Amino acid sequence: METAREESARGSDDDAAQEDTTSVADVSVEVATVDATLNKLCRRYNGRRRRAKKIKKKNPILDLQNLAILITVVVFVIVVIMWSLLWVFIFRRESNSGVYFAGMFRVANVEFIPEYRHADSSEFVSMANRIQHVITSVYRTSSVSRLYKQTVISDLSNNNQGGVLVHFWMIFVVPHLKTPSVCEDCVSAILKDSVHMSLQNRSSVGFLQGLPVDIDSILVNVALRSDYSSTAVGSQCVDKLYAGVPDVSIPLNVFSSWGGLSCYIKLTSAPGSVIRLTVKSFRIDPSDCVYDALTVYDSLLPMRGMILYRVCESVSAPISLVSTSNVMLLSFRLTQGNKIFRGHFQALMEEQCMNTIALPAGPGDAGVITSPFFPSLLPRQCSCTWMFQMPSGALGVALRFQNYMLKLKDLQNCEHGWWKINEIIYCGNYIDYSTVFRIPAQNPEVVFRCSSRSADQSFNATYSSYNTSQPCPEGHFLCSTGLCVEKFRRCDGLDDCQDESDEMFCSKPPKICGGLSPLHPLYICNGETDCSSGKDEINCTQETSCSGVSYQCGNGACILKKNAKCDGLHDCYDRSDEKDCACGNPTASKRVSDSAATQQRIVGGINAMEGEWPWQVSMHFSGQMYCGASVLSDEWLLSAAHCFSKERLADPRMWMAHLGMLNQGSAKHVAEIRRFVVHEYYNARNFDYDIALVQLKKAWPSSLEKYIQPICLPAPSQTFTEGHRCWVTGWGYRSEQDKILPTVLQKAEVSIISQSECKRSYGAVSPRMLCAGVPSGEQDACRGDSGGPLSCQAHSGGRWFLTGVVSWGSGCGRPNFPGVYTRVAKFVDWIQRHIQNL
Ligand code: 4AZ
Repeated sequence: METAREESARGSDDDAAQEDTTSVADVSVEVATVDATLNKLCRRYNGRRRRAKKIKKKNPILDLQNLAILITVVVFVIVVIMWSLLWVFIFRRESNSGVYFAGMFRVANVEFIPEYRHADSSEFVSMANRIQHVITSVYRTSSVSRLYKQTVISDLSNNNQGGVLVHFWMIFVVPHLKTPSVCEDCVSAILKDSVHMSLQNRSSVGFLQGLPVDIDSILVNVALRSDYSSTAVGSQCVDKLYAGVPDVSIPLNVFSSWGGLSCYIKLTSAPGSVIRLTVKSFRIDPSDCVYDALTVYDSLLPMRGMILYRVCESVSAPISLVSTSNVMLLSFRLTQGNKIFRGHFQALMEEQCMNTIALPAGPGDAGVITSPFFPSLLPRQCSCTWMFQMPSGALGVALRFQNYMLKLKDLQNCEHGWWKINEIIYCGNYIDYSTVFRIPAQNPEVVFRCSSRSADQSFNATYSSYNTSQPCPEGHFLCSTGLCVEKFRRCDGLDDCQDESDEMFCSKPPKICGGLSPLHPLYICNGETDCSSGKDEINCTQETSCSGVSYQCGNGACILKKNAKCDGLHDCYDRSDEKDCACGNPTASKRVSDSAATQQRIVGGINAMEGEWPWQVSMHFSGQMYCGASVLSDEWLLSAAHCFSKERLADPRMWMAHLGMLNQGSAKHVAEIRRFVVHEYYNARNFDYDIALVQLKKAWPSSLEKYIQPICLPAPSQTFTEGHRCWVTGWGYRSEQDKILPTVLQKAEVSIISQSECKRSYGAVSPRMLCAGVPSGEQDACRGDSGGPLSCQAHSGGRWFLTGVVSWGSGCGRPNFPGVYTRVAKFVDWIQRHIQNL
């Protein structure tokens, strides 16, 4: 009690100091009766009552206070009015205004003089003024005259077409409602129409208010205001470099301390030459070009239609690229940190890509043809012709490509090279294996044209002659890829041809267990007892030569056991097969088979249970569920390339990954995306290489591992057959006609279907695809499930492996049209190359 009293008294002293109106009598009463906290409240209340009485008496103070309040209110009202006026007249007008265009055209019949290279020379100023005046009068007399503000000439250059190439900015001031009237095509059409009216005699040069302009050279692109301000004349961060002498390398090094966020380097060289830029190393934070990026343009202004190449991740092995003419613009966007670019550039004389090649009759490689400026990336425009001459009519030319394939052109354009071979048109495509293109003609002419919108990979092909009546040596089989493989490799269960053409029309290999001939390699150590004696599953950990049907241990040794990875047994001598196996083992209390749920959902699926598929991810684009994905680690997900490959879908800032989720909207963790790694050979026409890695901005917290867990990646040799339990999961549509997506995660059991059966359904199924479904079609993936997992359990009670990624199919749930999945085992090396420390 004593202590309480002391404490209360101390409290009273403090309060007395703060509140000068508290009387000693008040304090003494409170100390005797109530506790310290209550005391304070009472005293404050009493104090306020007394102050209020005093205030009532003192009128002059009251007046002063009122005055202060009045002044405050008046000042506040003035500030509000001024702010509103500022917003209406400055900010609002600003946000309504600037629409920026970057453009270029060639002024013919004007001689280029070196002074034009310097924007501060009187010659440049006088020429720029003339062109500026012409463009201004064109737009001042056009339908958008009231919106046109000004033209700024930024550069004058010359190429080998003669005349002067003009690079310019155009600025329009546009109220919001009128934005469509200054669209890119409309602004460009005004310029082209003006020239077009004066075209004569099939010449491409017409007159723009007396200025001779080449109509084919006119290009106008919408641009960013920030690009305008940072490349405009006088900007602190624009450097101009000139390569006057061909083949002399000029160093180019850029550091992040070099000048800020956006810096430009304009490269020019002598007319008739092109510029080769070599990136020796580049250290940046990978972010899909959102934060750090180097964009290389085939022009002197940052024009969208002239992008040659973009570097969005660090470069350690040198890459080089070549411009189409004698100008190139490097646009660096570097955020803070230690960012370093090292490289060089040089002028090169344009290559005359035209050759006549006489082949000898004998076997073996006779020489190599390469893409222009090999090994540099392809220019945006190029043309090569090779004329082969064979010593005899019985011989043809065989072109062996490293990672490139020619296919007969269909109705669509060629995206990666246009080929005309003896008057037949083919399109080129990049793949990850070699092919042989055979031309059964004595003197074939091969024409190649670049057809990609930006710089493509280079290619080379070795050429040799071959006997048209017998393309392959004795005892060999001719694959559809043009390769020759030994006949005994046909139907051996291995894809020797690279397109499985050696495994087509094969009956299932017989299980001859007791005979003299060895058992088919597919049956040996595959985890299933195929011979009653069990001899196919003994000595499986013995070392063997490495092949597609053996498991490779960490130390490089190979063992017969195909499915050694993470099966709970130490099979490799170095025990590497059981390393990194914290995956594919859900902690859900009820397992799939125990599921009591019967409600029929997604093409024959049922509701999944909490924690049953902890690797399942829902990928949301612009707030909407768009695709699925699977957790590979705390930072990486695996999904389908087609989810992110279109320009609109490629921006990681538009996506969110929802992890540890059963019902839409109740994710345990929602993650931002750092970047996508879309497979470099993804083919949007046939969905080949439909795989993409997704890197999260931040690792998900380990405290959530009860709900979020990686799925195991299979070994490249791992086999999954009809015997395995496989489930497809996702929040995709429940039928082709469905309009509403389910809320609860759906799961459907499907069976792996053999490749030959799948080809009977679809025809074009690449070795990188895998089919799964049920004969009736009743269980299947559908739209919205794409990118999500096809999870297969190694054995009853074993771990779950990511066998497929939902990719495509003919409709959903149709009989005899199973779902098609990306075959993950084919991409294990690719995944590991991109994910360090997985
Ligand atoms: C799709 O459009 C899609 N039935 C995914 C899977 C299947 C069909 C379509 C397979 O994302």
